[in-house]
Amino acid sequence: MESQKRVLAIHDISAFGRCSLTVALPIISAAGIETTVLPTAVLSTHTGGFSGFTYRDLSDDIMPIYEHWKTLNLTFDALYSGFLGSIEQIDMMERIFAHAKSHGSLLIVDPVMADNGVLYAIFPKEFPRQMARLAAKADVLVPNITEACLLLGGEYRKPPYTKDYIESLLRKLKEFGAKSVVLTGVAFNESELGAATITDDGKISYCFLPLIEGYYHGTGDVFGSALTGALMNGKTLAEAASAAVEFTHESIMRTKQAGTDIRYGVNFEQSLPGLLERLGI
Ligand code: PXL
Repeated sequence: MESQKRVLAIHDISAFGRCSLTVALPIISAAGIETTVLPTAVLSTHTGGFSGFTYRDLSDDIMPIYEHWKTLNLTFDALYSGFLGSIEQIDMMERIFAHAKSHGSLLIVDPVMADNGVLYAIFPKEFPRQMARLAAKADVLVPNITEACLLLGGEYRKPPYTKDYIESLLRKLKEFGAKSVVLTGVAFNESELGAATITDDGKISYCFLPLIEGYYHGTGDVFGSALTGALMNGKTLAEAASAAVEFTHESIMRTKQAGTDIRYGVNFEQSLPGLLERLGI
């Protein structure tokens, strides 16, 4: 029997609102993976649509936590990073990535910073240029279209897209340094939405499902967490992206049917059995 994999998930804790660590920890754990967490900040809610949220920056704790783990000789099969609150935290991740990489970790990077053509209001203008340093080191880079455009310094375009456009984004992100890419928010028409992948050796694949109207918060983290869980279960990049698209779609569907406030995140909890089935667990 293969030994259990261990992942380090590096995100904030948005206490309410189902995103970042409150999503990554349950999903990756449910996929049978030992999940260690490195919280970058603690917020009362995420920043998407709530006013008056609290924000406790944990920058001072990040390196001491990682240094302690070094003394324990802990290693990780993969690092999965998401929301980072400052350029200083990006610098810390560069150091942590370099150490983890030298111990064989797969680096999965979601460059969380923007959506729908807009940089999240809490980030300074130069943030994308700094995030690009981490993106270039990723083994698996998981941006949405807006983040891909910001990383490449190109103009954001609204969907629908052409195949040529999507494939040029994938190839440019690879030339940029990422070994493989899973691009989310891909749409070739008005009725379907999904993801495109490019592997290490340049093979491109797609997975689409019917578009569900509305903007649901935290779906990028639900997607990235399922992708990480699937990769750690030995799925190929294309298989893992398909499992993540299906899981995210099922979670949004359930939430839409319940009429939940879109800021409260999606009901991924009751979609977990479907994910495990897709992963053959
Ligand atoms: O889901 C991405 C995310 C993570 N963490 C915080 C956020 C967001 C998106 O808005 O605000 C704090």
